[in-house]
Amino acid sequence: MPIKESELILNPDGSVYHLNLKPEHVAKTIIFVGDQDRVEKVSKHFDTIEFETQKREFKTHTGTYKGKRLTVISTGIGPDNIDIVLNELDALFNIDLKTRQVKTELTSLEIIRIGTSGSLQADIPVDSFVLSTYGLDLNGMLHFYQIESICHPDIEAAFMKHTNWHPDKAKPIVIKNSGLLQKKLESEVTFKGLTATAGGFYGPQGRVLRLALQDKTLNHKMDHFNFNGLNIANFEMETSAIYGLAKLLGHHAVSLNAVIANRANGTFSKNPSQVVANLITYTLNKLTE
Ligand code: R1P
Repeated sequence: MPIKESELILNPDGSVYHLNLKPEHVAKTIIFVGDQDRVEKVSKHFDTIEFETQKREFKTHTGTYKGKRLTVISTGIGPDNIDIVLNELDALFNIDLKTRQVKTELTSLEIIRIGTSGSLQADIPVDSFVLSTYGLDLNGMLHFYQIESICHPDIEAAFMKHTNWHPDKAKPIVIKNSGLLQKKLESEVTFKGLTATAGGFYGPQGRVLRLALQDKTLNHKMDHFNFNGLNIANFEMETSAIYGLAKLLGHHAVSLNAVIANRANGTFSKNPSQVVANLITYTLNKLTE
């Protein structure tokens, strides 16, 4: 059965609805950044740029870096946007947009996030890099999919017990990265650990301005979570959604985040754009080593 027009929406030019992209516009190795202004900060290093477009917060540049074809796309903020970006990118490769049929042969993509985050550990300082071994999903988006095969119930149960997780909140989900991409991107400069992915910036990450939190001790408990030596390195808003959907769809994903804040000791980077610039060059070089 073809996928209906209301379910896979195409623009009049045949591009996918939110991303404004056609299959020929996208490389199989794709860098995700949150901020649309970060797209140029990546593509300025490219040898050439063959394609550019933008719709809403989704800005895309495709080109080559040291001869390797790469796409960089901004996802905006949050797991809800990741749902759009990953499903539409996957459709470009794995659904025939003319017949609206799922293709029989899977095209597997490489997805690398270059993001920013707050560290939860005093010994992961501002201006460092974190490579997320696992995403710890605290926002609930993935619960709308069949996730049983990609979960880690042992880590999830230990986390819920340790934090006395409130039953009214979405059940945490733990998803592993692509071991293949971790090998390619890790080094002695990358801290590693779980990355907690929240569905908001303030309350969902334990920040108090004028509103009281359901559990004001949650961040402190998260700092001290330890599962066989694995702890929670940092907090941001995309990684677990990327890991979950990439794994379900058959793609490889890894997330690298610059640490611009340290939530454990209350510090903020003196030069956040420099650490992001450093992470961009680090990632591009590792991808082409
Ligand atoms: C919040 O300020 C945003 O910054 C972080 C969070 O995950 C969230 O998207 O990442 P990016 O800088 O990649 O957007």
